[in-house]
Amino acid sequence: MTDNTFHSGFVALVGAPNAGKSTLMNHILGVKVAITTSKPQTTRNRILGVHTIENVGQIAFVDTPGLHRSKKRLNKALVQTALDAMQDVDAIAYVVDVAALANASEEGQERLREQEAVVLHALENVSAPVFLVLNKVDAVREREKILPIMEEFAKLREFIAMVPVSAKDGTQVDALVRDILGALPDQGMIFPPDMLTDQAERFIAAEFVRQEIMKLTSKEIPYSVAIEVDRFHDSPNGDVLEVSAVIHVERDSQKGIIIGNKGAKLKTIGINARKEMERFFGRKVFLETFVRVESEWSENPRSLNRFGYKS
Ligand SMILES: Nc1nc2c(ncn2[C@@H]2O[C@H](COP(=O)(O)OP(=O)(O)OP(=O)(O)O)[C@@H](O)[C@H]2O)c(=O)[nH]1
Ligand SMILES: [Mg+2]
Repeated sequence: MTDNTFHSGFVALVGAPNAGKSTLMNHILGVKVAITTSKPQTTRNRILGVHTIENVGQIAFVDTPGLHRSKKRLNKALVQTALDAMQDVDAIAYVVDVAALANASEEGQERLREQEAVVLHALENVSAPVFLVLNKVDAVREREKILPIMEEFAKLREFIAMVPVSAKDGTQVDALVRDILGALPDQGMIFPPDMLTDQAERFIAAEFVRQEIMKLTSKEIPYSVAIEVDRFHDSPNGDVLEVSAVIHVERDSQKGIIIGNKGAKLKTIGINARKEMERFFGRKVFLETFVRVESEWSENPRSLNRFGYKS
């Protein structure tokens, strides 16, 4: 930023699954607004995160599900959500896992290039300036590999800037924020300065439950759960937030796995999710969880809509 005027605008965070989009947004906001896990397709909705720097500017980040190819109905809904969120923004931050690219074998690189080609294809239809964010530099084993990767991307499309960052340890994140602000319109605030997100509290609570399930399960289970929070209110004396979450799975066998031996897994999921909620909502939480089978919900348009996924 070289001038003294206030800049603001919407910035979509896009990229392949697992690139670190949500981690980057959370790092900039200083609060976990979007859940993150080491598994792909963690984010399923458009998630607003507002970052305001007094007298300088305001960035309304729009975190999106990772762009990828899939024939499954839930996955297509996620991709459509991301594609829609990319329209009508003032700038786009295209987040790439540069560590995966730099550390991969030749064979692995081929697959990663194909993944990025899906994102680059989606970017063909946008007119907003695109920042290339080369994330996870902390995990790159040979630093000299970063420059050739940047040169390769430069041949594929125009970028307003390319910024290597680490969303994990914060390397160069401030520089990225400054660069983005510089590209935004010279205008006042869009949202009140203390606003963080437009996500309903119930949604955030449901997401914390889903995060812990994604972390503690494997194979198809992380992709077979949808959470509904059916109760979210203060206790009668006001000192505890009472939350009740229904975990929908697709099959009986999945229900058993999530509950675990003598309920042990569900208990751990509940404890971990409650801790995240207590941190976020800033008060004591009482969390109840139930597991229900809703057969093949991820292929059913009505269920997808009910759980808040476009179809
Ligand atoms: N080493 C390292 N890991 C990172 C960095 N940023 C994110 N990660 C990790 O990468 C994984 C994916 O992060 P997310 O933020 O969930 O990725 P995402 O792009 O939002 O993924 P989807 O929502 O699935 O599209 C998590 O395990 C993060 O901890 C980074 O800068 N360095
Ligand atoms: Mg995400």
